[in-house]
Amino acid sequence: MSSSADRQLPSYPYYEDFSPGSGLLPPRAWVPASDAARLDLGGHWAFRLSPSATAHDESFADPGYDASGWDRVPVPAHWVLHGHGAPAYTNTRYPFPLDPPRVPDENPTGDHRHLFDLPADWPAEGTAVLRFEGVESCARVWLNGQLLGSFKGSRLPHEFAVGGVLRARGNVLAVRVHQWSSGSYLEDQDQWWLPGVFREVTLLHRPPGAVADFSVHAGYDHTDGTGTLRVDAEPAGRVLVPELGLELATGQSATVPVEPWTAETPRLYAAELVCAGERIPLRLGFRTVAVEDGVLRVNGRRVLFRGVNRHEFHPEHGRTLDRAVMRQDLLLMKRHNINAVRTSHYPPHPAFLDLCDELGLWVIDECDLETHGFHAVGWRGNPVDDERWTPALLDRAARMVERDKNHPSVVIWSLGNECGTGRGLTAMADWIRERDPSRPLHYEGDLSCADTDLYSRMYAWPEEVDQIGRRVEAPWGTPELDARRRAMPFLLCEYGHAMGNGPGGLSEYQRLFEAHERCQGGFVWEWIDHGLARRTPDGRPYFAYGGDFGEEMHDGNFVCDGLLFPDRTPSPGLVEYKKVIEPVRIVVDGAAGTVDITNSHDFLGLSHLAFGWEYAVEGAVLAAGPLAVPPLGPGESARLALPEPAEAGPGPGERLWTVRARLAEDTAWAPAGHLVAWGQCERPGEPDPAPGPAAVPRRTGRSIVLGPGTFDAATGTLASLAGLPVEGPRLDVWRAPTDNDNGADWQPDERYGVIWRELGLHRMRHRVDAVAVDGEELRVTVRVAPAATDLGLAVEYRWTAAGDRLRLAVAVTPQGDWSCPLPRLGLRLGVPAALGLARWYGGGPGEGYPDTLAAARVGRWTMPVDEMQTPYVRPQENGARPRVRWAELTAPDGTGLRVEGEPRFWFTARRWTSEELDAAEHTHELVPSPDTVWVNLDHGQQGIGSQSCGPGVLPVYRLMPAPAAFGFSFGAVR
Ligand code: IPT
Repeated sequence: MSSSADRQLPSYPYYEDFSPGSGLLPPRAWVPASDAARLDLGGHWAFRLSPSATAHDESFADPGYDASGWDRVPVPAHWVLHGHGAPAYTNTRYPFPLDPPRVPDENPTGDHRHLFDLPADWPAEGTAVLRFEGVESCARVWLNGQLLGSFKGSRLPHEFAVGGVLRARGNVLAVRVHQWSSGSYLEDQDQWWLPGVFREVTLLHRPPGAVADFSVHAGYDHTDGTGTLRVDAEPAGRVLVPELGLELATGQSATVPVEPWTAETPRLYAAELVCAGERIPLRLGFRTVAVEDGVLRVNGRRVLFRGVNRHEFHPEHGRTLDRAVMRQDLLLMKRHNINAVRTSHYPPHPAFLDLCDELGLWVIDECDLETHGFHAVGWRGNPVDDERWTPALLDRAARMVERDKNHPSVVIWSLGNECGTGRGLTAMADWIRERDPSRPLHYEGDLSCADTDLYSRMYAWPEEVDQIGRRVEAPWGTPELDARRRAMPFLLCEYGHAMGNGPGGLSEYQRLFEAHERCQGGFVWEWIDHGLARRTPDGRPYFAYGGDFGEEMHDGNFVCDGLLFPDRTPSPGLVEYKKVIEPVRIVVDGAAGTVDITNSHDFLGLSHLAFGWEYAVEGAVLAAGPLAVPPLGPGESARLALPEPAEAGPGPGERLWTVRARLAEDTAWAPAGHLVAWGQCERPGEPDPAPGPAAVPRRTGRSIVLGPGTFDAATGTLASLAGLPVEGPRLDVWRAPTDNDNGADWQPDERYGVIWRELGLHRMRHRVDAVAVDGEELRVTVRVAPAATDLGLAVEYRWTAAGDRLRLAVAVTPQGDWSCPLPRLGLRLGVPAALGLARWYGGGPGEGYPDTLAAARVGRWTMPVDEMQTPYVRPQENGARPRVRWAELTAPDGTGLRVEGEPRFWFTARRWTSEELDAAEHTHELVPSPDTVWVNLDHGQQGIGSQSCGPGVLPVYRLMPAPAAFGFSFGAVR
């Protein structure tokens, strides 16, 4: 054994050392445009992939090197999405041994070469800067054969001075990119590992006297309505704000009346920074962020975050997003009432923040830092608690803060995600506070909140959030730290895990956010599914997830947990979230003839909205009109009388009042007429007249005929209904477990999806005990149970007929010691495939489950069965329409079947069985039956919850086995 004295100090290559890089210019503010020349170097670059960092020497950087035999890849892009190597997905596990800062020999390395000339009008004097917006994970850069340096920090900008090396023509830029580096240890975010030059590379002319850096300070004083502006710049210059009549020297401040910037009123003032050598257009937003008396306030008012966590993702381009996609994300957010983004878990493309300034979103800007995988070894060796890494951490903090400091939308800095605790985090926090005292600090991973200004948690149960809201949560840390944390505002930086069907239970959280001043909202996990667009060999499209690229280690479809499908189609989860967080509450009381309107905006009045009422009977709109709503300020409410429509007299059919708030005029994010909020209330109509004289069951050979129904006399099963062949109906309790049913393997208990399968609820046996005709009734007694247990369900089906209707009353009695909820409780029946068009009266148009049905509006809906399917990336239970009164399935000739619920039911129709849905792992594996549409008519459904990462189904939404009685009546549609 060697003693420490003769142990050699390790010397690692640039891609494995602790340093953030070398040869770089200091970080500075993002400049989307200036009058200095710039050249976008993107395009198709020559490319060679090597299996290791050292497989080839560095001679490719020589200008004379012959790369004519190389492939080409687009820049910006990830090479693994362009035919070189493959993407790989892990959640928290590092896909290499934990031996920081070393990385494996297997280290895919992409050498890039790009030849370029300067444009003819490139100014002769001055210098130039070569800027990289993002390279994963480590780059070494040469220009014209000269080594400029290297860097790590994948989602952060890096610049080199290149004035002395640049030529008018024939420049050769060479970039070597390593997939793995010491930097990878700091980038263990839950997402695909996607190496490459994935953001723009730009050449920036720096004229003599160009702006080196500048900081905009634009505060707002809500007590007197003034804004105070000061722009610090290097070198000094002047600031012009024509709209405010301001012309100031840099460093000088001025206070004038202004309209403030908020996410609801994103007022920007066009300005210009003029230095001797450069003019930079600015967009100023005046606002002040402060934590006061335990509450986070902007411009003096408490704000409520209706947020999402946004990773950068595109199903074809990975983390390379163009401006149109960024704008699309923001328009979708604004249209779904979302007002805040946490840039999980790295600074986004800087243009995204420009768009947030413009369209109005509160932003938590998070540093490119996560060391989650050290959790697996008890946080041993965690880089954030090892001072050798501190320069790299400080470099990351500085690159984020300097780049993004001038955005009014950025209201909070976040140190990173899931890094445990450590001195490095404290060093980052200290540096950020010193550099920018104007924004509070966020970090979730340290319960003591030693380095933060906010108390932040992820996936806490509503019960605990309620305690936190009342500031009576369990103590933590030293008494001093505990008291300090207890006085802080509270955020859920992640909640509502939107994996597959769900998240459930959002309304419960929203109620707490609105009840407790301390609870300032949350950020749903997450914005978009990271499914990569792929095709089967025969050309059918699907979205791929972890394991689909032959990864040795992967975390499956945990990467698909967004409110958007990968192609940016809103999922039912997003539609639900929009309703839950709507900024106007509309509570209709049809019986009293009133509607309560509450303005839940933080800053806006209601004048941008036009309200309207509507009166319908059984879904048919009979009267509608505008509703005059007084100009309520934020937080104010009013009770208004609803008009009494002439048609509102007594009669059959349910009465339904709906009140809607729509945009009165076009905005930057949605056209006039866009629906923002709504409320609805129903009142039963007079009961329907009796359906006609009762029929009596008649035995004919092996059948029993009862009204329009023909039954098998031996089994009591319905064989045809009004001439239509049918299969069933019979009791069904199985659903294809959702991701939230299955839960995550670290979840302690109540992983019902797993429990159900262990119990065998997917292979229930039906034993007919009796088929009896008793007066007007056909009675069938059945025991439904899985193998290998004594649990069961005693079922009695009682059939009667009257007029042309067949009525079924079902009684279910659990037998044995059931200790878990049922997936569903109802009937399954098969009808001919021709019945492909659904009409129903009840909740819609989209799906809804017990804890996800806020957005289901009662109405009359028509939809092909094929469109009732929700294409979750990993197939699972979906598509139930809640609170359905009646439903019809018809063939193209208009004939078919009608079902009425007694009481209301959950209506599902699909061209495959639950078992087939359960077996499929990708959408293309679901093959429509040529013969049958499968219909589920459910009396109950288990809630959805959020247990794929967060809390399970709340007790009130669990479908616990208990004696149940429900019924349906069936008839023909002719
Ligand atoms: C949490 C992570 O912060 C986030 O990146 C993502 O992985 C999410 O979970 C699940 O999709 S961490 C979790 C262990 C609470």
